[in-house]
Amino acid sequence: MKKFIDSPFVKAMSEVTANMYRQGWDERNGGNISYLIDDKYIKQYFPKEKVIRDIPMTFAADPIVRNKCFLVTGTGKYFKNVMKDPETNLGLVRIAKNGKVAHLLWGYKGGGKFTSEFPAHIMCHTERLKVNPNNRIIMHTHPTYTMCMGASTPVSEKEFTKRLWTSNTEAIVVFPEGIGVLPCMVCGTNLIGEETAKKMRKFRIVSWTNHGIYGCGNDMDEAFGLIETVEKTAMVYMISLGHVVNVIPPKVLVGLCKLWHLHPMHGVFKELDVIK
Ligand code: 2HA
Ligand code: ZN
Repeated sequence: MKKFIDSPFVKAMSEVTANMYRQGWDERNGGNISYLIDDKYIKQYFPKEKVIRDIPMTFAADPIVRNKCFLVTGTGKYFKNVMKDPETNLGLVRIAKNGKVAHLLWGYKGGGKFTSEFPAHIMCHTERLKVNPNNRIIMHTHPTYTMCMGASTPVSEKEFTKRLWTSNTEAIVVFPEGIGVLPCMVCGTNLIGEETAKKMRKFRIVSWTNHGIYGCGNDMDEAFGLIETVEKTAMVYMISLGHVVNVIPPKVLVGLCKLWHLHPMHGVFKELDVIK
């Protein structure tokens, strides 16, 4: 039988967490990731599914995610340690059919459990699946320059988006829908999960002011690439802050939208609002 620890899912989690740690985004136990895995793959590793233990949840999962399996980083665990010990730092859970507990199928060795941001992850998966059935990844991290931008930009989706779009021509191409923004809130709660998930109906990225960012995607590269583009752009913005002579003019943004057939967020530039 194939061992789950050798699966491409554990490999992808190990690689991306190591990479994110190296970016300096995931200090200590910062950051968490969840990966929705289809049952056709789960069956290959667990033909007779045995539940190691049940882990209580603080919210009722939506029917769309019930009975689905997620590979999730553990609470209090460090991204830098996932590669050397995936079985302690990750866990594979199946959300119970009643949506109230998570059945542990693999991992969290030594009695661990899923990230404190599990509500936000599962609620975000729920909303993303409704708009994109292929969404598999929810990724949360603390990228330095994105946090600096959050601290120095009004809590406004349009303003944050405008500053990003006008700093890097890749920005509007990678996230034409803009960036969702939440004010500073208590993390690890159902409330921040609900608010983030609401934003995820419209945006694939959501900034948590004074905390970090949430991103999503069909695969690890997509979710990581999205956050990486926001962070790179925020870095350009913050480093050049106060010295900028050239910002990207609306006509170049219009040109990019036409070239890539994009439908950009409304209300940022009037020149963009008329694009069909
Ligand atoms: O897992 O990043 O948001 C630690 C965090 C909480
Ligand atoms: Zn965090």
